[in-house]
Amino acid sequence: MKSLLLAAAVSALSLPALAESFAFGEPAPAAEATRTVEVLLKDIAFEPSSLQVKAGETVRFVLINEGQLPHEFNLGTKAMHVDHQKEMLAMQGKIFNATAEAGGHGGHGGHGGDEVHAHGEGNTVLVQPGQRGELTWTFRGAEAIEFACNVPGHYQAGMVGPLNIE
Ligand SMILES: [Cu+2]
Repeated sequence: MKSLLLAAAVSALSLPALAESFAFGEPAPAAEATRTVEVLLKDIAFEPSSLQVKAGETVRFVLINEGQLPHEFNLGTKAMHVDHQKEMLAMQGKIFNATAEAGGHGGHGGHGGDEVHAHGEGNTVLVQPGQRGELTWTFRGAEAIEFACNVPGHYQAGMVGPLNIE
């Protein structure tokens, strides 16, 4: 009996340790989503331009980059986006190298080319032109946040929208 309880406690602990959580929630497996929302990433805008969710809800965002530029879907407060823009500026070269690689020879397979955005904490996905990405999030609290693209210059050009948590 005692060992069963211990096993349960250990398995419960091992899952959330993978991802950081925020006041507005944490990443979740896609299978737990109760709703799927499609967001188009364009040069340079989001469609839709605002999002509405409920506290406690797990939403799977399907992100379709219809533009010619890499775009990001990043959930965070305004302050988090400002910080993230500094990081993105520092790694700008890496983004464009990744673009070149994605357009290069195929056929290697199994290399997982979508893991470019390695500094992410689960609240961001970088989507290359013509590609799709996904992000599933369980929303907490009732804090107004923003979904934004922090590729240098894009946030300033208006690639940001309000995300309200009811
Ligand atoms: Cu962008």
